[in-house]
Amino acid sequence: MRFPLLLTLQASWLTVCQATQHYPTTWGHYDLCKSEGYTDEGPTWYYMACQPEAADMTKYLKVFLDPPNITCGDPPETYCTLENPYMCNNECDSATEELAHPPELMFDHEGRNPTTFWQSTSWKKYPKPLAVNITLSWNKTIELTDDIVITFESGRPEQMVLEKSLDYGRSWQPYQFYATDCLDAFTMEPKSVRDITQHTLLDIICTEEYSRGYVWKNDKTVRFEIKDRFALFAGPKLHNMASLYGQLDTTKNLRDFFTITDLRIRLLRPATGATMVDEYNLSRYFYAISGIKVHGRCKCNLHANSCIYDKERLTCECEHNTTGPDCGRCKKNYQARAWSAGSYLPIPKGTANICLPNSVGPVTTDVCLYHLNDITNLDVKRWAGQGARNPVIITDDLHLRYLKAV
Ligand SMILES: [Ca+2]
Repeated sequence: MRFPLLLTLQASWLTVCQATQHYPTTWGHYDLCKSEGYTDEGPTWYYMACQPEAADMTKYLKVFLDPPNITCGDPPETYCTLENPYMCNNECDSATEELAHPPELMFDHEGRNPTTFWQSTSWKKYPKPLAVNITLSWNKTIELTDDIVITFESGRPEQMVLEKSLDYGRSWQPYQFYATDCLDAFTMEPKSVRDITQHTLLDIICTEEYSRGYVWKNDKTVRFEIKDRFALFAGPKLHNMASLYGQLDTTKNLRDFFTITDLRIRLLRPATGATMVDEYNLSRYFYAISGIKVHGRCKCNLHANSCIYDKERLTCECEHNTTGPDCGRCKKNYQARAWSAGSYLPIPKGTANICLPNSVGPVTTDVCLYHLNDITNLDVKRWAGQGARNPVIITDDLHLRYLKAV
């Protein structure tokens, strides 16, 4: 009598497995939040941990400059090149579209020739530092999935700090320091991402790799290396994401390290290409950025597989009876047990940790009764004998769970 139930469970499990094959497998099977199945008592849902796909996050940010009037062109100004102080035919004029360099040109689609870029005023007030803060705000927690890459069009800065916030810009922590001379600029020993190990992954380093002068003109990028850090757990080609996910699941600090609401680029000293600043030609010194790449996904606590951008705001489309911008709490009438984030474990389906309806009564724990692989006819009979008329079954993993009310 109970055989059909078991068979339909297995059949629906196969359906889930087949459905997930249509998705890219690189990042694991966390793209389905639930799947419909059938039991003797009618249709039911099976729940899995899920997360939105990683995407280009620069489409969803707001950019703020400090000081606000630091963009060139008001009044119009001419610039010289760093390499040749006598080549001064670049003009910035904010009132003329072809000559303006507003901040949005850091995020437009490149591929045009010539490139488009934001540009600061020149270092007219030398020796007062030419300091600019560029703040990128999402107003939403984001999990980084790829390197942050900043492309400079006129030499990379000699001193710069990349900072992050996890609380919408109220507090800031450094991500990485960049300088031609780390000891001189920040009294830090120079290091590179290659010096970082699993045990020192949370350490903040100063690197000299991305600050070389104009002799390296073709080297325009400054990076914050996310993938190299992932590789410490997932292997050089990130083939073992399960290992990384396992670590992220059990180590909150590690997970928080890759999570942001805001980024701040603090430009402290522009490229000078020399040890001495040419005080008679300060039009050679300025910042110009043609692109900033930030790749990541909405943090939805493994309770959503999509994130919508509406009214200039990102919000998780919460499943598992959760709600809030990050699916960070249980919906009204679904508070039979305390909210908790979903889990990547066990690999590959994870655990949904859904919020349960109040109607099941307070629940302290769910008891795993059966492992699907181990179920025999005898077990099914025993399960039928539990006496619960309508037990809640959650196949988060390969387990049938019976919720024990207290
Ligand atoms: Ca651009």
